[in-house]
Amino acid sequence: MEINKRVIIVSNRLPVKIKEQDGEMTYHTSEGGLATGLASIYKQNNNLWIGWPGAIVEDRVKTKVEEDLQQKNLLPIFLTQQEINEFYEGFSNETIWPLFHYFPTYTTYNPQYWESYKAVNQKFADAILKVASKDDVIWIHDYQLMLVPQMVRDVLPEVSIGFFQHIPFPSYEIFRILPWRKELLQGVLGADVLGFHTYDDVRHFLSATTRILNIDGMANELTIGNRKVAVDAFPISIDYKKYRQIAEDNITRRNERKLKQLINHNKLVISIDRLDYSKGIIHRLRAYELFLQKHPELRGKVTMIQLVVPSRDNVPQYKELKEEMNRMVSEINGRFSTLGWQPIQHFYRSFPIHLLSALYKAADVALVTPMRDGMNLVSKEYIASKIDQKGVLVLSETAGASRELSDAVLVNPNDIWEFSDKIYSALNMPEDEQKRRMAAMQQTVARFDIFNWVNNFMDKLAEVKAQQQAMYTRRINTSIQQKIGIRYYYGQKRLIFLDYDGTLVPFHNQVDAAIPDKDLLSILKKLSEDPHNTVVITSGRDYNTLQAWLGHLPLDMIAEHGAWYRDHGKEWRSRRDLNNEWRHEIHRVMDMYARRTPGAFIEEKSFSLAWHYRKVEEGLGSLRAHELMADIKHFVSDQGLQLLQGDKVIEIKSITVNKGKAAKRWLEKDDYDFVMAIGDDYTDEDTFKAMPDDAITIKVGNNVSAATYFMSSYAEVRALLHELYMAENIGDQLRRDAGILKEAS
Ligand code: GDG
Repeated sequence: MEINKRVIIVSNRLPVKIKEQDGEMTYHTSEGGLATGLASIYKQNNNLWIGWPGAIVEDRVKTKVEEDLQQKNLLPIFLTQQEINEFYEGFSNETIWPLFHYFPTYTTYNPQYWESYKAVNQKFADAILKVASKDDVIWIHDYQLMLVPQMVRDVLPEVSIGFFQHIPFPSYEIFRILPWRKELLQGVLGADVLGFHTYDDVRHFLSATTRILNIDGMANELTIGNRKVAVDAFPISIDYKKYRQIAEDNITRRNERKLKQLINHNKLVISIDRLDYSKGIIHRLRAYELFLQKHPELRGKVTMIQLVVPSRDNVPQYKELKEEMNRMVSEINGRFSTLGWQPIQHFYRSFPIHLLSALYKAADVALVTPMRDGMNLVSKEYIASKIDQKGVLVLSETAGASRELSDAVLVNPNDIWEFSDKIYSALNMPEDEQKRRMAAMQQTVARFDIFNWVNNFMDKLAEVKAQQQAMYTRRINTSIQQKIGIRYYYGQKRLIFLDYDGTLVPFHNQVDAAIPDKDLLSILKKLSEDPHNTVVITSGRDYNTLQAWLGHLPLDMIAEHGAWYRDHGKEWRSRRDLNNEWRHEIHRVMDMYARRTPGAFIEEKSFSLAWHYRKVEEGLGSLRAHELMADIKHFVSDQGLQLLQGDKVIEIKSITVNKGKAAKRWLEKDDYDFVMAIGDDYTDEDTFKAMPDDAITIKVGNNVSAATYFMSSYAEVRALLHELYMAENIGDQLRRDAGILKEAS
């Protein structure tokens, strides 16, 4: 991270609890994991954390609260009761929370909640914009603030914005249920880096954006206008050292002794969560009940301490959950208790940290079995607290933490039968195996701690910004365009290579729909009729099409990436050294895949075969393309062929054919004083590489390229070409500019 940049953290809640007592305001700083991790940032210099202080603050004390919090580098956003009801409890907790945790039946779709969500997000954005400048780094957190990144971007287009989501991102099929899916995606895509806990979340997010917004992406990078956006997994963690220190503290040791007495030195199973349907509390109780039923010999020898931290219990679903939980706990205790033993000790409250730590230390087994969880920090805290490395973690495969903690005993919380068996085997796991697994998990958690998480995210943000800036300096602007215009104007012998699809015309679903329009024909005509110019169309298309579309113009042309070429006014010629013996076999395999893939088709060119999947269902096309490539890859290398992966197309041709080789034929013909090549595809990279050092090479799009400059679209290319031939007409102006530039240099 660049130290000289100011960092602004934004989250729904500030890491502080405020209370008014006898007319005095009191502030309790949060000890939560996120607050600890981010303390290393927001407490420094003039950095800042913006958020809601967690209580309704009366007007008369607002200024005082602001002043007090300012001392702690915190900036409060005050919410009204209605905003809390509709934005926070409403849209955030009754719409996004259940849906993103795969509880669509619990999801509320209330337009009033949505309006409030938008308004409060705008309130946060306004507060940020009041204090932020374009050189700051803004890190926005979580599902309550998904619209804020774009709201900030609209006003500060160059500012660096990160967004991290702490809850899961659901699969596309779940996400698409939401009426406001587009707006939420567009909102978060205002960020430069989007972070999730796991690769699965990343996959789901990418699949939702490509399907719902039709946005182009390469691996985990998306292109939003001219901006590259990185989507990545940053698994959050805990302050490992702090949890170890607490575990070794004398207060914790005392608590541990008391706990062991409380349960008569029985085997201890712990269960710790906030009251929430996503945490799998009911399923866990069922599995424990079944375990007791299956193993009468262990009754009286095992105790579960269940700690449930109160939460949202005025929301109907939470109220019901609480009632159901209480009913089950009484039922299990009623059914199995003996005079001296109760199978579950239930606490509906919060424990101080040293008692929590004692629970972790004393537990033989921790049941961390949510139905869904973004990460789950309890599992990591349990691991960190195990100084003697004895103890077993039973962990849901649907918790983000399961992706890192593969040495835990993993369960599907819905499979109650297997779950109960795993409780049994966890309680009976040999000590050396417990230690081996615990040591491996401790290594992971110690290494990838909360500070590592913060650094990784901030580094990525800086890296993406640097890439964007490097790209920005290579993007053609008025001044670069002017310089190109001057060189063009003074050029006596000009050679111009132009790719066709994606460079001069937009992509179309129908291959044959990319027919040149009037505007393009007029540009090409004017450019190629200039006796100082040689204009070469360098395309992968077959020569018949190029001839039909552009044959009447005084253009030179390269077709099929160089297998065919034509000098204007002459016949098309093909390379003599190419054979087509491979064709039959490749065609047979391509055809097999085309028949299995609705929308796919084969394009036959004289020296190559292309398999197109532009019209195939999103996802299926690239899956089939990969299968096809795997099938033919040995044949391709044995036969001296090459396999080109284009935009929704794969093409097979001789390895000796490429646009760069073909372009050399023109370069060797004469001495030119102005050489320019423009293209959008990876096949144009061969052209760029073949160009002399002083050539002007321009990539259309944002992908990595050997070209010197970048442009965004075919429309910009046309505008540039238009400017160039107009240069002849505005020569005086350019001459003046050239004079100015020369003087300046
Ligand atoms: C989100 C995501 C993701 C619990 N009981 C007591 C207590 N706790 C503390 C634990 C732990 C924290 O609460 C719970 O952390 P989780 O990770 O389980 O969940 P959340 O923070 O609610 O929510 C989650 C996380 O964000 C971070 O990205 O992992 O998936 O839902 O630290 O120790 N602390 C004390 N007494 C208790 O009784 N002192």
